[in-house]
This record gives sequence, C-alpha cells and structure tokens, in this order.
Amino acid sequence: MTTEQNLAEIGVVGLAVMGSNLARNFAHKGHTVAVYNRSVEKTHRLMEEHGEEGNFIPSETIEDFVASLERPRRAIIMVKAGAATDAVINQLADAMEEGDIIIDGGNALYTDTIRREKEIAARGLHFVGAGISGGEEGALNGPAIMPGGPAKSYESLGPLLESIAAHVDGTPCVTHIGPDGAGHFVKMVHNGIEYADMQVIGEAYQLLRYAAGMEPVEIAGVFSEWNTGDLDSYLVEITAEVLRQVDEETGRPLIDVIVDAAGQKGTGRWTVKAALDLGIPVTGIGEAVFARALSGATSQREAARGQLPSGQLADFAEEHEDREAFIEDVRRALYASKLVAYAQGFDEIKAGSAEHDWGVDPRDLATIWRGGCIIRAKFLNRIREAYDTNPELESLLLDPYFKGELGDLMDSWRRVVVTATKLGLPVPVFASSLSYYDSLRAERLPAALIQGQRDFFGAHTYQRVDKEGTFHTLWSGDRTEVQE
Ligand code: NBP
Repeated sequence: MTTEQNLAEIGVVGLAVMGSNLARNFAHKGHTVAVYNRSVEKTHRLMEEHGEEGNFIPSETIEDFVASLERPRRAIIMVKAGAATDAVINQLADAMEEGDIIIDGGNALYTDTIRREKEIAARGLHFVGAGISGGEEGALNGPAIMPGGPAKSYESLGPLLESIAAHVDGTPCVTHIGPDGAGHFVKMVHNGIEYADMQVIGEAYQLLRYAAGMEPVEIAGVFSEWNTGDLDSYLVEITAEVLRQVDEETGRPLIDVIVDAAGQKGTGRWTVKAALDLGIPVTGIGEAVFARALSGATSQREAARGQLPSGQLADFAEEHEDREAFIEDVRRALYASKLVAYAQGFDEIKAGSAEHDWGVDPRDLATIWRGGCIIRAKFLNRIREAYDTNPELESLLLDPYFKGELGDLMDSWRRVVVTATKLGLPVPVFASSLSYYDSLRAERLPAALIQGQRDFFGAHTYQRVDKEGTFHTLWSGDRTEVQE
C-alpha cells in the first residue's frame, strides 16, 4: 500500500506491448505511474527490466492499484479490445469513486465506447475512449492520441497526455476530439486511411516491379527519393526500409520470401461498415480492405492462377521507352489516389460527427496526425491549411491548393491506370479513386437511368430537372407521366 505522499498521477492497466511502453513513457516524463496487469509476471518483468527508468508503483490487485492513484484517479486501460476491456472497466469502476476517470486506450469499436460512456457516467465516473496510434515505438516515445469523452475530463487528463504525446513544431499530437465515442471513431477512420495509404504504396511498388521490371533495392531508392517531396511520410519511409531488407537465410530480397496474403485486425473493416451506414463513399479504404481480403483468399487464387484468360496484354518496353517518365507518372498516380482516400476519410469523420453531434474539428485531426501516428506525413500540413482557409470545405479535393495539385497529377494518373489495365496488373485503389474523382466532377451520372429503372419495376418515383415535385410514369399502362 502507498502513503498519501506517494500516490501516482496516472495508472496503466494491461502491461503487454502497448501498456508497458505507455507506462514507461509516462515515467520518462517524470510522472509517478501506477501499474497493474492481470497476470503478475508482466508487472514483475516491467519492474525488473525498466523499474529504474522512473517512479512506478506496481500492484498485484486492482484494489491496491486504485488505492495507489491520486484523486481524481486516472487509469488507462491497455488490454485486448472487447470483453477483456469490459471486464477491466467493471473492476475499476467497482473500486473507484465519483469523479474518477477511466480511460480506454485500446482499439475499441466506437459504438462500444458510446455504450460504456453511458454506463460509467451513470455510476458517477468519467469514461474516456482514447484512440492511440503509433504502435509500440509510438507508445514509448510519443504517440498521437485521440481522446473522446466528457470535455471536463480533458481538463485533468489533457496535460498528462500532452506530456507523453509526439510533438510537431512544439504542438502536442493530442487534443480533445469530442464527446463519448468521438475519439475511437476518429482513430478507426485513421486506421482506415492507413489501409488505403498502404495499398496505394503497394500498387506503386507492384507497377515499378512488374511493369518497369525494377529490383526491390532500386525501388527502395525511388521511395527514399519520393520521401523528400510531397509524399514525405512515415509509411513511404518504412517502405524503402522493407524493400532494402535482404533475407539472411536465402540472400533474396525479404519482400520475395514474405507470403503475399495481408492480415487485418478489423479497424479497416469497421471504417467501411460505418461508412456504409452513414452513406459515405470511402471507395479507397473499401478497395484496400477488399484487396487484403482477396490476397488472403489463397485457395481461390491458387485455383485461378494461370487459369483465367488475360486477353491480349501490352508490352511495357514497347510502350514506355522513358522509364524515368513512367516512375514519375506512378508517383503522381500514388499522390492523387492518396488525396482521394484522405478526402473520403475526412468526409466520413464529418458525417459521423454530424450524426452523433460530436463537433469534431477536422483541423484538429490534420494537426495531431502530423506526428506519432502511422499516417504521419508532411502532407497533413496542407490539409490543415485547407481546413484553416475553409472549415466548411465540401471536399478536401475542392481546396484551391489540392485542386491545383490534381490538375498537375491528372494526366499521369490516367496514363498509369491505362498502363496497368493493358498489362493486366491490379490497381484497385488507383483505378477506383480515379472513377470516384470522375464521378464527383461529372456533369451527369447514370443515376438518372437507375431512377428510371427503379420507377419501372417498383414505382419508386423520380424527380425532374425542370420542375418541382415527384413523378411516376405509368410503365405498365399508357406510359403517361403522373405527378405524385
Ligand atoms: P493485447 O491486445 O495483446 O492484450 C494483452 C493484454 O490484455 C494483457 O495485458 C492481458 O493480460 C490483458 N487481458 C486480456 Br487478453 N484479457 C484480460 C482480462 N479479461 N482481464 C484483464 N486483462 C486482460 O495487448 P497490446 O498489443 O499491448 O494492445 C493493447 C490495446 O492497444 C489493444 O486494444 C490494441 O488493439 C491496442 N493497440 C495496439 C497497437 C499495437 O501496435 N499493438 C496499436 C494501437 C492500439 P494478461 O497478461 O494477464 O494476459
């Protein structure tokens, strides 16, 4: 047990990869940290290996853990999302008192967070669902943090979180996102954007490798070069590292010995499901999630490989004498597709915020995602500027700066999609993003025909371009039009 003089400012429950690193981060910043894990071995290991790094108060029971916290008590849960989180929340709530704050730093589904916030608030406690991005390294050295929950709790929690978050140009990568599930919703969409960003990088790699015939180490050089310009980002940087890696056992590029079936834990899928419910087309994220699923459909791919006809394929060398020009085209196609994916992600956040009345400010996200998190990128400064200029932007793509960029990127983007199609190389996000873009800018969409079909088979009615009202054609009668 602890004395009144020796209480912890913050506590961490769950000392696996994320929790132990987060606890060390708090300790490194001079905070006294209470730590607890269900199985005591992890607590012992943390104390043995890192106990000297700062002031930790380890506990072996949740009651001792709660008693070791100063008031209002602040405890961050870093356990497996789902039932484990519910179990820990209940244990903490039983031991805590009015005004104390429970923070869930795991990757919870935002609807769970909304439910938990209601339940915990009814018990007189504060509940904060906080998205934390940056993986193991971020948790230790500075993550991006997206806390939701009551604004009041941020008064007490904010300075602590700001001290451990990543900082960019002196600004901490954390801010209060909005009530109840806002933080976890925003973290979910962040992960969805991450899926799309990784996929467009993958598509660029695929083209340089299998269209231009470049070796992984050469492509690594291209990505390093790209990382000095508009595409400067953590994901482009680590792509070069992965492509440069040589497998010790075989001497081959590591990329060539990794099975090409991508895993997923669920946040990308959640982003798409939520977007479907909100009616927001996140085509880039959706295609990226499906691309992972297709890559993992190994028996179906095995059955189709070399079996399905390709049709007449073009010869890359014949059509592309200037390899450097093709590489630049691919860079531009990547940039344009990435822009679409971010624009769609921000659309989903805007819609989610409106639906739940969260008041999420897109400028905050562009600011806190610049550091600590997986999608950190220079380009987020531009997004921040876009929303600074016009917080009510209909689409990020309509910002004057990005509109100008797209003007420069368009021809390359179209050429790359055509080339990929002629070579039979899949580019689901490059191609679908271009179709989204062309749909957005289209004078007329075939939706008029769909309305006609719907009216034909189901009397679903339609509106006219030239007058107000709702109309129906008597398709199985004399085909005159009636006004409803
Ligand atoms: P895990 O997600 O692997 O969870 C392991 C922890 O959960 C251990 O401390 C374990 O305790 C505890 N736990 C479980 Br499982 N069931 C429990 C229960 N019923 N009661 C109490 N504790 C229980 O840990 P992680 O990878 O550190 O991630 C923690 C959270 O952070 C997750 O929600 C994850 O989605 C999220 N996150 C992870 C990353 C990442 O890069 N890994 C990034 C961002 C967010 P035990 O030791 O007794 O089994």
